[in-house]
Amino acid sequence: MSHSANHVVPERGAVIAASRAAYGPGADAALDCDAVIIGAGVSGLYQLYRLRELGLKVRVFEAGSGVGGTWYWNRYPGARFDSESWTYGYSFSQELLEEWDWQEHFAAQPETERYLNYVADRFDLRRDIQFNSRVSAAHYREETRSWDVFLEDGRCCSTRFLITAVGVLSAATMPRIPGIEAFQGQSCHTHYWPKQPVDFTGKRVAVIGTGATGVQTITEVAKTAGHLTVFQRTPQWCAPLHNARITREEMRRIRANYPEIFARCQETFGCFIHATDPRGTFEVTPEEREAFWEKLYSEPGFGIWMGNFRDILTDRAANRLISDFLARKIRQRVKDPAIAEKLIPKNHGFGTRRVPLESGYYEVYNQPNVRLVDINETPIERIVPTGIKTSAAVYEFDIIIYATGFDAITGAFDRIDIRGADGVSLKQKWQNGPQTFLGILVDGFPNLMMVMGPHAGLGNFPRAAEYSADWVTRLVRFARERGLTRIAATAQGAAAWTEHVIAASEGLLFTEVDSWMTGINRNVEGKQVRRIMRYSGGHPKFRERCEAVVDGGYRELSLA
Ligand code: NA7
Repeated sequence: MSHSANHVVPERGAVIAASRAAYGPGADAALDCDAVIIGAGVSGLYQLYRLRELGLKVRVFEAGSGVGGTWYWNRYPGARFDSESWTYGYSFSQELLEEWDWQEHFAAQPETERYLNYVADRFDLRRDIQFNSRVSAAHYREETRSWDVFLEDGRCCSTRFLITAVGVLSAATMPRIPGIEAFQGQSCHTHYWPKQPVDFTGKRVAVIGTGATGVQTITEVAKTAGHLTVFQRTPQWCAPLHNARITREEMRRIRANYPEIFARCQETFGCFIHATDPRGTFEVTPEEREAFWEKLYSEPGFGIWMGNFRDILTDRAANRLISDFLARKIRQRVKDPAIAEKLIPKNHGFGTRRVPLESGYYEVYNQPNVRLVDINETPIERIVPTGIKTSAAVYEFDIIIYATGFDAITGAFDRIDIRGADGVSLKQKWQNGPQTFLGILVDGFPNLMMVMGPHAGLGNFPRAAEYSADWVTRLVRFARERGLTRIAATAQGAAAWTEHVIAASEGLLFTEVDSWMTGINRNVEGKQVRRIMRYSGGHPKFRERCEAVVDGGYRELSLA
């Protein structure tokens, strides 16, 4: 088990010549590739498929040894979808929809990884993917209107277009606790979980972190661990997942309904199957409200978050009521009232952070082999060779699991030395928050396109990623058909989109709360100030804006 990755920026010069020989000439004779895609996860695989259709010479660089991105790395115990599997799969291929049977309504990581491998094989994608290839730098060259892309191991190649498909939660972060390296047992960040299974039987296990990942991990590890200690800084408002297996008959019906399922996902705010209820919280009687919330609590998936009354995420009083409802559920499910109180969030309302979906999470704290340590009361002072020392005690462990999250959204970009025209670094440019055009282009960084970049809409990831990759594909086709070799956002375009993104988040309660969704990561320098990281106007509006740019002939862009 290991928990970190090093990022080395290689020397320029010599490696370029070497790589030219290695990759051979591209369609543009002077360049190795027409397009380089960073990442072979959900969006990178699809982007490759689409660009290949245009006849481009494409190369994907993937840091892992297999496809899947999020679903390749996050193999921690309990890792699974919170989106319905049948809304998460790709929608672009009728054959694929016919061939693939989902086993569970909310698939676990192994099933999703299998699915993405199936897709890679089905569409013969692997021949353009170079695994074990972490991109460390990418520099734009004005003379050739191209990018030099450098890998950590010293290889490099040149490309007209650079497309990032690096995910939004892929730069894992360890806590800044002294002594981590001194621990003598096994330890691992959930993101870097080993491929071989870890046996918890009889082991003393610690989990630090109670986000969506921690909640899944804790629930699973508690089943077999000799003893489990959870170190909690901020409790979450969790709601039941209600997963179930998919019968053959159900799968038949799902398959028959795919057109309606995908059409509905296109209409909803977050591309989930759950649509916001048009009623306001106070427009119904208290009895109706309670009955509605009971119904949502008993149903699978994100309905209680995404299909709730229209004002629970904007109206303080409405948000307080739904939070009270969830607090009552926690008190009912956790036997020890003192522990229940510790598990009830006090500093944020329901849904203002990403809601973890759970399968028996609260009942874990009724087990005799599980202990909850509130580190606000007794802070962790350091990791010691035998375990964890808080201000109150030393706890001994065989295994420490760090479920401490990610440098979200911009973190994966920050870890690559991306330099645009004039040598400006993207990290520097985004120091005070991302600035993009449609979450896809960045002014000053010609021919760079981001699939699911900052300031794009988040939500049911593949639904949004398919749209984003299609938009990129259309722009590349437009450029090639017209012999354009330089595509760039303008400063005015980026400023206007950035302003719109900020305006769209006004009045949303989540903006007042620290979380990865507001760009906070206390383990990363410079990420302590809340910023608007994603577009909160909803996907239908996002697509409307993007389509208007296409319909207008891309006149907001600078094309040459
Ligand atoms: P999250 O949601 O960012 O959760 C990280 C958790 O780790 C959270 O409970 C943090 O507490 C905790 N944390 C982080 N650093 C520390 C330190 N130094 N000490 C103690 N506790 C710490 O990441 P996840 O991986 O769970 O989920 C990310 C997304 O992946 C999720 O939303 C899904 O979309 C999939 P805090 O809340 O900051 O007090």
